[in-house]
Amino acid sequence: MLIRIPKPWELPERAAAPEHIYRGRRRFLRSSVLAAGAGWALPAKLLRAGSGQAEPGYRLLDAPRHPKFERVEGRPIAPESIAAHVNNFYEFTLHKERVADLAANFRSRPWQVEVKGRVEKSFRFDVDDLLQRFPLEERVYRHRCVEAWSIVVPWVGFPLKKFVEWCRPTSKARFLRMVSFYRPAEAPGQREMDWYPWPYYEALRMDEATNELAMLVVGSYGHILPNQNGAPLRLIVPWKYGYKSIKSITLFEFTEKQPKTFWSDLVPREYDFSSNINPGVPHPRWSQATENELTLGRRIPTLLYNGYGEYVAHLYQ
Ligand SMILES: Nc1nc2c(c(=O)[nH]1)N[C@H]1C(S)=C(S)[C@@H](COP(=O)(O)O)O[C@H]1N2
Ligand SMILES: [Mo]
Repeated sequence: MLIRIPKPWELPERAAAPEHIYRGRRRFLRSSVLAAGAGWALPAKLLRAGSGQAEPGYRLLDAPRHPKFERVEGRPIAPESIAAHVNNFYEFTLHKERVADLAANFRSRPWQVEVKGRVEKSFRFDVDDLLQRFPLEERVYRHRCVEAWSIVVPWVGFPLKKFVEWCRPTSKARFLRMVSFYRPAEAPGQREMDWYPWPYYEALRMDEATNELAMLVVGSYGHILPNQNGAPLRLIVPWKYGYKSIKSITLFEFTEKQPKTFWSDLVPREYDFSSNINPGVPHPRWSQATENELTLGRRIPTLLYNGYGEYVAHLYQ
């Protein structure tokens, strides 16, 4: 390849934040070690939060918690101060702790979304129509990035399956392709890193898209989704590495052939289409056996399908 593409493992967070950063011990804040930074010191405000509480200022959403996904055994819900300030969103920056600031003025409303391809009829809708159309629910899911950090987040949304049915795909539809926005004027990462094939694109097989776990997300922590987490509409597929969960979706296209995906186009040897979380399959450059749980502040074993085998293992037999 002629163009040099920064790889996830070359990013400052690769070494992951020193574990003590996440333990909420404020005295570390004053230490020059942290101030000098190992490249990835979290802003002070992250350390002030208690567990699970929301940041103020976003429109609240009325969404009962789904009884099957009320909690994750043995793992705390991340405080929003972590979930909303440790982000991967390359359209803005490669620096996780800076996404929130750089995305703050992004105009995520009004937001038009297009549905096309193998559907009875193409159409467009405004994202806020979805909030009326589908009853919202909250689900607490594990999130596991391929860079081997993880968090537990309470998302608000509805099953992707319900959305797929609403789109009325034809019998030819075998995959669902999703595309993010392209607005370089508002997204510095798109401007400055023009070697990436923007806009970001991802895809699922139809049996994955209609699996009960797959969720379209419009909120988190009981309120409208913050820009940095992919407002106004994102995917969450918790049994796959985080990069499959595409943010800020503008297009859904039903296809007959398997679509290409952003990361597998960039580094085909390292990122495949399905990208299921599997501790037994090391990434070519590092192990996937464990993960740095940001709220616990320590490494824990990574689970096959991120612990969701009972829901999805049958898809891959
Ligand atoms: N459009 C878009 N979607 C994206 C990404 C991105 O850079 N752009 N990053 C992915 C990666 S690598 C991860 S780990 C998750 C991070 O989601 P979070 O910031 O809400 O935790 O978003 C995924 N979706
Ligand atoms: Mo990721």
